[in-house]
Amino acid sequence: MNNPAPAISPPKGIGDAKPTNQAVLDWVHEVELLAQPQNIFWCDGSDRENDFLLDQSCRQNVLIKLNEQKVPRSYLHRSNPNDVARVEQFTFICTPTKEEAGPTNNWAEPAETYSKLTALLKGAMRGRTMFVIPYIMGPPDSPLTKVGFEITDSKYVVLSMRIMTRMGTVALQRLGNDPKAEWNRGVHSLLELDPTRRFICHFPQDNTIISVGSGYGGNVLLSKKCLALRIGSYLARKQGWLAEHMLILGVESPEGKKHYVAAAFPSACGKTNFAMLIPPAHFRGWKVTTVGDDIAWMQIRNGRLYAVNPENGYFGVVPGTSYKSNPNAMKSISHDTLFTNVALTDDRDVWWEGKDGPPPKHAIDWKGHDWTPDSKEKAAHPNSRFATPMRNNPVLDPDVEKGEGVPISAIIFGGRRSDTMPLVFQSSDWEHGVYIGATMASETTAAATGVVGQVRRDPMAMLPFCGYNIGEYFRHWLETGKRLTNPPLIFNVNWFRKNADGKFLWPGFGENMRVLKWIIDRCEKTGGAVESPIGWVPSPHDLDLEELDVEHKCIVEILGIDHEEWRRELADHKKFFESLGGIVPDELLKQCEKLAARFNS
Ligand code: OXD
Ligand code: MN
Repeated sequence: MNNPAPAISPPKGIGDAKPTNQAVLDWVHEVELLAQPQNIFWCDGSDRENDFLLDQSCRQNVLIKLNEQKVPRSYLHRSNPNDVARVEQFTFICTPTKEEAGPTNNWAEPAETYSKLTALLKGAMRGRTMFVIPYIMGPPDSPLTKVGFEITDSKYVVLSMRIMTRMGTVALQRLGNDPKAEWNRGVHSLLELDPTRRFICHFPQDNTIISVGSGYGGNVLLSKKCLALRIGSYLARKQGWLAEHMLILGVESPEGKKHYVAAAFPSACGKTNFAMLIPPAHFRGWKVTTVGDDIAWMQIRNGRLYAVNPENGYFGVVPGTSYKSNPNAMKSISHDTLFTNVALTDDRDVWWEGKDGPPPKHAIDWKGHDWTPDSKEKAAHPNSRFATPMRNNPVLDPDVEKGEGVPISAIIFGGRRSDTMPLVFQSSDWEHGVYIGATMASETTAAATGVVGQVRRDPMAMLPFCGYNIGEYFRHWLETGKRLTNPPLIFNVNWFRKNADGKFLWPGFGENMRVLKWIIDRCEKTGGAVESPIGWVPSPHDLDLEELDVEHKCIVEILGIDHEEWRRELADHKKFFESLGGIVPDELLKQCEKLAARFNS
C-alpha cells in the first residue's frame, strides 16, 4: 500500500515540545494507541521546526521549492486530483439528535460515527509520524480566543497550520495546566486518500472534530471551517456571540474617520478581494485595511458588535488573482507562501489562469503533466489556493491584534447573482436585515465539489458551515439584535449582475469602493436613498460615480428592481423556508409576507 505520509526522524531539540496539561496528554495517548504511529512529533511553531519540516517535505515530494529569486521562501504542493475542494456531502454534524443538526446539515449518530471512525483510524498511522499541533484562534489576549489541538499525519497540514493559526507555545501558555480547561480536539489522518473513505465529522457537544481521507485545506486545517465556523457557531450560540463566514475591513476617510464593516459572501465570491480593496484614484485619501478575509467572531460590548479575525493567515483562491484584480493579494503571495494546485513554470515560478502577463509557453499543470497554452485543460485547478501569513498583507489593519476586536458599523450580505439582485440595498432594520441574510442565494463555485454555477440558498453564507439547526441560528441572530443598542446597519450587495447579453454590468474590484462609500455615508447619515419594496436603494446620483467608465444605462439597470424577477425570487424564498420544515422563526415568515405585500401595494 502506498504511504502518502512516510515517517520522519527529527534531531534532538525538534519535535519534543510536549505539553504539560494532563487532559491533552491523555487524549494524545489514546489516539496514539489507536493509530499506532511510528513516532510522535510535538510541534512548537518555531522557525527551526518549520525549516526542518520544509526540508523533509521537499525530500518526500510533498512540496516543491519555488525559485528563490522569484518567490522567496515559497513552495508548491499538489494534492491528489480526487481531493481538491471541500466535500459537503461527506461533512457531518454528529449531535445527539438529528433536530439539533437541523435540515441543512448531514447528520450522523455520534456513537455509531465514533465507532466507524475508530475502525478507520485503527493502525492508520503505521509507518507515519503523528504530529501534535497546539494552536489558538483569535488574538492572544482576546476573551473570544479558543485553544485547539490538531493531531495529523500530514506535514502539509502542519506547515499550513503554522501560517493559518497562531501555533505552538502561545497555545500551551493560553491553555495552562487545568485539565478541565476548554479546548478543541481535532484528529486528522490522510488514510489512503480514498474518496470513499473521506469523512469530515464534528461532535459539537464534545468540542471534537475527526477528519479522515482528505488532504485538502478546507477539510483538514481543522482550525478553519471545522473549529472557527462549525464548532465555533455552536459555541457562539451557547455563549452569546457570533461566529460568521465574514471578512472584516476598515475604511478610513481622508479626514481620518474610520469605520469597520463585516461582509458575508459565499466561498470564492471575492471576500479576499473586497477585504484588500484599493480605492480608485478619484477616492484620493481613502484607505481600506484588512482585519480578516474569511471569518469573523463577534461579541457584544456596550451595546455594539465588535469583531476579531480568529485566523493568522489567508487561504485564498488563486485563479483570477492579478495586479489588476488585487495588487495587495499579489504582494502578499510574492513570498513566504504555500501554493496548492497551481502550475509550475520552467523557471520554477508559479502560474495560474488570470495572472498578469502572457501565459508561459510551457508549464507543468496542477496534476504534474506538461501544459502549453494550446492544452484543453486548465494549468491551475479552479480551486487552487495560496496560504500566506496575514503579516504579508501591505494593508493589514493596525488593530488586527486588538483583543476586544473592532467596532462594526455595517454588515454586508452578498452573493454571486446574474440577475434579480441590485448592486446594493439597505435593510429597514435589524430584523429585515436578518431576513435578507437568511434568504441569501449565490451561484455555486469550485470551492466545494459538485456542480458549479447553480443558484442555491446560502443563508448568511453559512449553509456549509453552520454547526447546528439553521432555524436556531436565525433565532440567535434575531436575539442578538435585541441585545444591541447600537446595531450595525445591514446591506446586501451583488457585484455580479449581468445584462441581457450576459455581460457584467459592474466592473467590481477597486470600483466597489463606490458602493462601500455609500454604505459609510448611510452609517454617517449623510447618504441619500429611495425606499423600495426590498429596502433602501441608492439612486445613481447617491453613488459617487465620478471618473467611472460605465454607461449611465448600466448603472440604472444594475440598481433596478425587476418586479417579474422579484416575484420569482419571493416564491423561491417561500419554497426555501418551507423546505426547512417549520423551524423558521415567525419574525422571518412575517418579513416574507411583508415583502410580498410591498410588491402588491
Ligand atoms: C474557504 C471556503 O476556503 O469558504 O474559505 O471554502
Ligand atoms: Mn470561506
